[in-house]
Amino acid sequence: MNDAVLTGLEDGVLTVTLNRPDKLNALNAAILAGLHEAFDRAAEEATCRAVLLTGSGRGFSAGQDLTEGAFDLADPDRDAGATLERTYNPLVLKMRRLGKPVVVAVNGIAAGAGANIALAGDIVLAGRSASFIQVFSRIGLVPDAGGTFWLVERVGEVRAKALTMLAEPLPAETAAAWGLIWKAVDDAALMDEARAIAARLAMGPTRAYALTKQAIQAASANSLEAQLDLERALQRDAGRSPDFVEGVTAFLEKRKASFTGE
Ligand code: T3D
Repeated sequence: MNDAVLTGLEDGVLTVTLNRPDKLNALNAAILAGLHEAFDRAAEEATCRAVLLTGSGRGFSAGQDLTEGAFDLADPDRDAGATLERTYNPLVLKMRRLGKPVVVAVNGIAAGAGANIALAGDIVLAGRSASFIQVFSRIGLVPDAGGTFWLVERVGEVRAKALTMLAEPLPAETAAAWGLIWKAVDDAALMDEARAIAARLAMGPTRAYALTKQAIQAASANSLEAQLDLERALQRDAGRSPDFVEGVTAFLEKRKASFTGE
């Protein structure tokens, strides 16, 4: 693991911190490699049952680092999509396919691909002073890292077009009111709230969370019939898990369930 991304696994929560504060955690090769390593670790380590992603310093991330040779402006055949294919797209899919909840604490400005990686999380909180900018049109690019998908699904075409074409900051409270993120909280309370949610999820029925995530993410592409079939199939899997046995047993015994994540 390089020091552009810090990780720490404690009590089932893998905390992943973007760590280039002097550059607003702009996404250079090192930070992107670190993010991939972190989400691989989250998938592989059984003791990790939730991820908490945040940024160090005053921002979450300013998006693609524009200074580290990501684009060869002199080459007319340059392919600004190549980095997406190689790095951003697999990262977004890793986050979405991870069978463990991903909590994101947006601690300040989240711009470009930085905003859209944050929005790939399962439960996204932001400090009240944070904002989200679909900054791409300012530099003549299209939104990426899932931006067009998250925006149309969560806030609709009208707001998606204005947010991306005007590239104005969307304050955290408006993002929450529009359903783009889960909630905006006081800046000083952000990390405590995010840690509490991640800790709670890390004690929960991990298998059921993974199947729930799968079902919810499939819904927008499915007919009602297909979604009902999917719920039926996933419920069979959930119902065969030790945590289901524990959950029902704990209810019947009038005690708190103690889930193992299996
Ligand atoms: O092929 C591909 O890779 C395509 C993929 C594209 C994905 C994308 O994300 S494209 C979008 C790239 N991001 C941007 O265009 C945002 C650029 N940054 C900004 O517009 C502003 O920094 C912000 C609006 C995000 C924040 O403004 P402010 O005033 O709060 O901070 P600042 O002073 O501009 O930035 C602080 C430092 O971070 C500064 O460094 P310095 O001068 O003090 O040494 C600034 O240069 C640096 N920084 C900010 N953003 C980036 C950056 N350095 C490199 N790349 C950045 N994106």
